[in-house]
Amino acid sequence: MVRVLDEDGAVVGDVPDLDEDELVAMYRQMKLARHFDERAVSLNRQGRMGTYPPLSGQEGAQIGSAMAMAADDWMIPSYREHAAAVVRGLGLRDTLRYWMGDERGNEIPDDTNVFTVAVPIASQIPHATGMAWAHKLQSGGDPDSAFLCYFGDGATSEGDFHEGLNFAGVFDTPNVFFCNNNQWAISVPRERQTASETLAQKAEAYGFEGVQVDGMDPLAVYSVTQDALAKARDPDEGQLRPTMIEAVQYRFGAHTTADDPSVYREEEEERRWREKDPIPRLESFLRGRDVLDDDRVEAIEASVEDEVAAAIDDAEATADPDPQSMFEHVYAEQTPELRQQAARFAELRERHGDDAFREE
Ligand SMILES: Cc1ncc(C[n+]2csc(CCOP(=O)(O)OP(=O)(O)O)c2C)c(N)n1
Repeated sequence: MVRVLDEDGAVVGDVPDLDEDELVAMYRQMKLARHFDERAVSLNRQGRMGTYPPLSGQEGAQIGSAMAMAADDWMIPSYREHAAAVVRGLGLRDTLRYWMGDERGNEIPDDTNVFTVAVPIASQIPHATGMAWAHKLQSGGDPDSAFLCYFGDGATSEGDFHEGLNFAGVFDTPNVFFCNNNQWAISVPRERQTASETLAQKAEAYGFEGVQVDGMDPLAVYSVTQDALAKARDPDEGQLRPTMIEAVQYRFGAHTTADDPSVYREEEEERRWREKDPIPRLESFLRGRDVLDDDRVEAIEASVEDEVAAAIDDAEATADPDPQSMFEHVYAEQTPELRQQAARFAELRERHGDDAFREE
């Protein structure tokens, strides 16, 4: 397992080549993600947001990997990688809008190279392989972008995972398959997911490299991801382009706000993993290098709180989407059935008014 920092933030591996500003940016992004997550769960509890998937505990894997990507690379997420997407330039406001049930929050700016949220488990993996393969073909076999796809430990039991990785090996596509092994697929523990000793070793069956990294060590994740992305774009003679990274980590919160983890896991387990929390770990490392002190940490905390509060105000001030828009984005061209349903819905709205469709 690759590590750079131990649980107390002491250096135990090769520190990646990041300057002070980049290291502070990494720390701030993790603090932003943690605070955003806490506020999002609270919004749900207050009835101001729909079901939301918390990411606390997973900031090291998300921020470390996203920061390793080059501008021309592509990110293909599942539904829990909103912190990684923010690194690529997605707005917190849009993430909130999406989880508030407004599909416009999933309209992603072109220059961010982030694919849309995928809720069906592992369905994004063959998409990522296809995107990478298409890019390789279009570039005449000499791709300059890599395609990083996130998924959970549970996704490794899906057919889509095996098909996606098999094709990636056969067609030698510029992919990085990034498994956020947070130990649980809702209530199914990692050891019931597979009898394999590691998830990373599954890559071997497809002919390419698998790497296990401490996913709660952002510096280790950064290094491993940067190497895998570089190999995907430009492998050495005899190397295959794809890599599967297993980032070993823990989700501190519930699977989603509709879940109660206390019915299937022990508090003691969470307490043990909290000792590996990526945020205090990076903070200790940065304090030890005199990059951070109390004043700087306080200033970062204040700016993060302001940024999240402004995003929430902005999201809540956005007018509701037109209900008719729910028919618009299912297919590039509407099917006859959808056209019929949209017309019928418009007719009913006209006759009864929108209030007739609102839930109290
Ligand atoms: C194809 C499919 N089957 C089942 C579900 C229901 N479901 C939602 S999340 C989840 C568990 C996923 O666990 P994992 O892949 O480990 O990701 P995590 O949520 O832990 O990030 C399941 C089974 C789904 N969304 N899609």
